[in-house]
Amino acid sequence: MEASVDRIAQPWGARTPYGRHEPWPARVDTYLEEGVDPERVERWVQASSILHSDGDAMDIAVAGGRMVGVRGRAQDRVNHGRLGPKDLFAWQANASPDRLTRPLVRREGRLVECDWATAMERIVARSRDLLGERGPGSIGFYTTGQLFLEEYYTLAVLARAGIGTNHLDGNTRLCTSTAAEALKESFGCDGQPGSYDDVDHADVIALYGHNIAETQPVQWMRILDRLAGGDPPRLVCVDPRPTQVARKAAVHLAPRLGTNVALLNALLHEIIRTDRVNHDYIAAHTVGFEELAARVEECTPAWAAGICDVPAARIGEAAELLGTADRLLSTVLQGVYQAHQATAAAVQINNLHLIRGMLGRPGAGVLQMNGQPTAQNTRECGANGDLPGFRNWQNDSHVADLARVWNVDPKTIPHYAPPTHAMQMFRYAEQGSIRMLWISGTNPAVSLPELSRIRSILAQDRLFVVVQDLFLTETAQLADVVLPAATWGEKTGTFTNADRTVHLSDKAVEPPGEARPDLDIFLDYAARMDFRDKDGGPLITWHDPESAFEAWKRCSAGRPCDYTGLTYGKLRGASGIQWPCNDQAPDGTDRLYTDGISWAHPDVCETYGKDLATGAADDVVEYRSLNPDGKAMLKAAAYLRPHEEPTDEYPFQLTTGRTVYHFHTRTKTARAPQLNAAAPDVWVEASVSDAATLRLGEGDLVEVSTPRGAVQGRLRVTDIRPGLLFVPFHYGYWDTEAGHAPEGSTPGRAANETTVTDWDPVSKQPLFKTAAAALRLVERGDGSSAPAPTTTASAPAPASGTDAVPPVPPTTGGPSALVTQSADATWDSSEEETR
Ligand SMILES: Nc1nc2c(c(=O)[nH]1)N[C@H]1C(S)=C(S)[C@@H](COP(=O)(O)OP(=O)(O)OC[C@H]3O[C@@H](n4cnc5c(=O)[nH]c(N)nc54)[C@H](O)[C@@H]3O)O[C@H]1N2
Ligand SMILES: Nc1nc2c(c(=O)[nH]1)N[C@H]1C(S)=C(S)[C@@H](COP(=O)(O)OP(=O)(O)OC[C@H]3O[C@@H](n4cnc5c(=O)[nH]c(N)nc54)[C@H](O)[C@@H]3O)O[C@H]1N2
Ligand SMILES: [Mo]
Repeated sequence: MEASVDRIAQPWGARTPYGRHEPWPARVDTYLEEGVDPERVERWVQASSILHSDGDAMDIAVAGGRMVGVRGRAQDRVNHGRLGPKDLFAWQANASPDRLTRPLVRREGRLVECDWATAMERIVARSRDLLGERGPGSIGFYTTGQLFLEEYYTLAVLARAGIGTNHLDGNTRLCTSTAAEALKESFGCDGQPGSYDDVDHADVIALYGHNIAETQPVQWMRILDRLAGGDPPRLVCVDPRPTQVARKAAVHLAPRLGTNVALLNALLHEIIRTDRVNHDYIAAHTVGFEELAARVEECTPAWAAGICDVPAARIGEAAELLGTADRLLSTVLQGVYQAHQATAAAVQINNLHLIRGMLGRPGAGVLQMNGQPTAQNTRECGANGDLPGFRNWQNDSHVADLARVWNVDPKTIPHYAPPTHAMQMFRYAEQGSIRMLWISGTNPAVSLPELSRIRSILAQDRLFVVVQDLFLTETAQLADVVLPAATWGEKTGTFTNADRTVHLSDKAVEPPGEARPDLDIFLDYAARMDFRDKDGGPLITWHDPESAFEAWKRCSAGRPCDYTGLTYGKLRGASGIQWPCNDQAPDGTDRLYTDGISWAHPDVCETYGKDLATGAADDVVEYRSLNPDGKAMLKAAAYLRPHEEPTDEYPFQLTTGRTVYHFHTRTKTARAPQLNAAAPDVWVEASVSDAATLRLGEGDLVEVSTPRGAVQGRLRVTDIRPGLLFVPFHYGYWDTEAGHAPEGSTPGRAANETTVTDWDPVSKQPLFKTAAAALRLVERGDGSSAPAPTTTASAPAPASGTDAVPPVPPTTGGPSALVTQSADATWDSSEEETR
């Protein structure tokens, strides 16, 4: 059966219900540019989505040398043919007329076009000068979670062994450093325990601060299909906003911001009090149970209710579901990770699974989610706070092993301190010890906290800024050299999703103008710098994606993320494959920890752990005494109050986040007409009761301010928690009339004008989800509604009870958003309830 669906109005498409323990039926989603005849597609080129951490496999349709559409890959384990709205439409941005096509260098204050040799020589000259005058610590690299594995690995080798700097980090610091840290604290090593297939088997699925409906929409389709089938799972949702997940949940807890640890401690308290724990599992596979039980002993639901402002009875109901689940799947994301006790909270979710023995079986798993498509690779390749292959910087034998792989002296690889985290790198640049910052695939002038500060750091004369991007972003506008990159669809490489599935993404079309793949740019730099190994041979011995992949395989051999069983040939034409994939597991590995804990022994662990309250690093002696046999570690944490709480002047809590239609700073999604039309400008969400108190209504222009700055946008009145405001962080300045950020203290539209320079002490992930803010009316609305979607968490409250509520038109992508879905799919009318 084939149906055409407006996938802006219906982001999740039609249902293909299935029962528990049954396979998820395929449904193939295809979108072709208007007027393109499917028969005229010349080639379908294998790829995987680059706009979230799902790894939705797809084929790119090519005709006349251009991309003309996409189609889901039915045979892939991750998406079984389905695509989300961004997967379907955002590829159109590749062909934007404003792509960067030539390098730019700053001359007399202005960015002017030049050739590649000029741009690269300028970077090389500055690098050499700095190395000579100030040493390797004067050079920093700030990369992303959106390049390919081969690119990160090359960057990690050139930065750590070529330059010899400790300052290499990713924007993954803002994204999933807490996922990595929570896994390291509990299991001694990064690596996702669970699998997306667990959705097929779970009887309870708990989502913590994770708006999966909007941020991994295809896995939400999977959950919706299970909800529509036999023996459906019950959902527990912990989120202060009325997300689609909350609307479908059996129990929805909407806590005050920054109180996740209190809530989790109460859930643990209840599970231990009712003895719904697996004593055999605890004895065999964990250390620390007594301390955990003692820590949560006083943390009753009534105690947590007072802190979280959630009814104690609801906490009890959630504990009942979690405690009696026969197969529990939990997912965790930014509502937990971007908070002051991020790691402490994420670890409590691991604890809950460990004490219930809910790991390593179909349906029983934890997904400490990633956000960006290739964040896993940033981490694995050593571009995000650890050494490549999850090697421990504090363990000399791990450093020596890496030095062997790279044929360098161990002293060459900086390991005198933990690799520098991104927030610290910007601080060093602010203070002047970092003098060159090479930014690839990220837009910090919109995505980092406290933007006025970030702009002033990047604009300094003494800091030499290189930006490698597709567009002249807010960040590129501040650069000294801008390098035009080729991207997804224009280059070949591999990347790994949140459940360890490795996909190959092939080149489909030529990049525009002189734009070059990131790999070629890094290789060119390494060649011009003439980096050598200890025998005088070239440090980097590879020259293209496949040879880079083979080099990475050698570095990953014998490590938890073992890729040695994978080849481009094996990935081409097939489904993605989950690492570890090696001689013992030639078809990959569904789940980790099916037979105890594998990577926590003191000799093999990726880290010796940190104190959850202060972030202070433990050493090998402390680790050995805590965990001599390499079991999972149950680490307890006391609840600590958020750093910034509401006051008379700033009476609201403020959080920021995403909508289903946009990706981050919108460099791609705003250039896709269907996606841009669905959410064209910033908005502010407030609750029905707060709007009534302040006599504000839908569409009024309001200002949200904090001690750092202010944003203005139209008001959307929703069922959000009273006392809470939400602003999407997608909107920067490149597509405003001025084309750049406001000067001085003028209010802007980027949410990060308001956010604070502060981070979780353990993972160093910034706090984008807790601030105190004021809200005021700037100008009455003209009768039109806020430019916010109606299909999602930002749907208008059904009866807002405020004055003069203009009607809100439903979100739709128009006829050009029609997508074909082939399957035996049915419609679930309850999804259309949100206007
Ligand atoms: N459409 C879309 N999808 C994306 C992306 C995108 O930009 N757009 N980006 C990708 C990336 S990089 C990431 S990291 C992921 C992020 O994916 P998510 O984490 O799902 O997205 P967010 O909207 O940042 O935050 C999730 C939820 O946290 C809730 N929250 C806020 N504060 C708290 C709190 O104190 N406690 C709890 N329990 N919840 C809280 C918010 O209400 C919000 O609904 O999405 C990925 N997928
Ligand atoms: N207030 C607030 N702020 C947040 C968050 C939040 O929830 N709230 N979330 C944080 C999170 S989780 C994340 S992941 C970050 C995301 O923040 P950013 O990484 O800054 O956001 P993007 O818009 O994805 O920026 C990616 C840049 O890379 C470019 N690019 C895309 N593909 C390629 C490529 O192949 N090669 C190169 N060289 N460039 C490419 C794009 O054009 C774009 O400019 O934002 C963080 N900031
Ligand atoms: Mo992210």
